Amino acid sequence: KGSPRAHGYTKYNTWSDIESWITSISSSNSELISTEVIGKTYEGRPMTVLKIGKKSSSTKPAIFMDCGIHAREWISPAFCQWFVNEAVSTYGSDAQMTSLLNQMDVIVLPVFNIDGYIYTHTNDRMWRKTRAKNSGTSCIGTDPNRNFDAGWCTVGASSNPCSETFCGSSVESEIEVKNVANFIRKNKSIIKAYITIHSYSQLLLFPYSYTYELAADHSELVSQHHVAEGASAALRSLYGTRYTSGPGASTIYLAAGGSDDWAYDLGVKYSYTFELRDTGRYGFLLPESQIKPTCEETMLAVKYIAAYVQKN
Ligand code: ING
Ligand code: ZN
Repeated sequence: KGSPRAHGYTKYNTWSDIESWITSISSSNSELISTEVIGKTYEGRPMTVLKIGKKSSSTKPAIFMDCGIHAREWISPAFCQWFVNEAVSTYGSDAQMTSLLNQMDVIVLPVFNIDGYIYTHTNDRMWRKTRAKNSGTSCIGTDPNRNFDAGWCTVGASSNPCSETFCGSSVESEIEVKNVANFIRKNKSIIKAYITIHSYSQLLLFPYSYTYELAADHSELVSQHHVAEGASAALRSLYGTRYTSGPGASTIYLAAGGSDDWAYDLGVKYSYTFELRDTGRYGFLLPESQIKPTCEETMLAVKYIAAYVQKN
């Protein structure tokens, strides 16, 4: 029996192991992966996105996906790592993945809230927010999924820095949020879909969460529903895991400042928030034994969305 490898796809990796993994998987798949640092976190760590796709001389449309907005939702970064590995290892053999990566790029941010993720490994497993200092209080952090410019701090968010859903001192006050928003704004013309991975509750949400209003355009609303239903059915086909899909506000709760609503209002028509396994038995503490089945079934849903976006 050999010594345990540092990084693995069926374990919860530390940030340090994820960081080395980013370097190694991108250098061993340089024909398919390029990386870009989109900025640094509050504590100064580089935020690296992996752009996966066959190199092309013309500009390709893209799907942006982030994981780990919330620190304690460990299954989320695990899924982004799984996705990157699946993409490079099934390109050339899986017809759908090959076609997707020939025509489009998938831009993956494996851990959005790196400082918070590290804190859940070192100090407090249940930490959710960023690790930025707030003025006038000893309470630390802002909820990054309340800090986007989408009905900011109007509903389902708190202006109290000690709250778990603190919306921040202003829109994009969090450097991590600003970095991601700047990247998406800069690439707005090519980004056709935005996917953000959270846990838990087994939900597939689409805009809006900041209001009960629905997508203005009827055909867009129909396609949002259709894609979410199709993706949930694909996910369920593997192990029977049941997902509920619908607009955030009516499906989970009213909450302003979320990334999916912001991306949608920017013009990214296909914008989805996944809430992965489970429904509460283990909650954020999903056992490592569930990483593989969770990632396998979620792949089917993400590939369903990607296929739809690719042909539309
Ligand atoms: N749930 C999300 C949260 O940030 C959400 C739900 C989705 C809110 C989209 C706003 C917009 O509260 C978890 N588990 O983080
Ligand atoms: Zn979350």
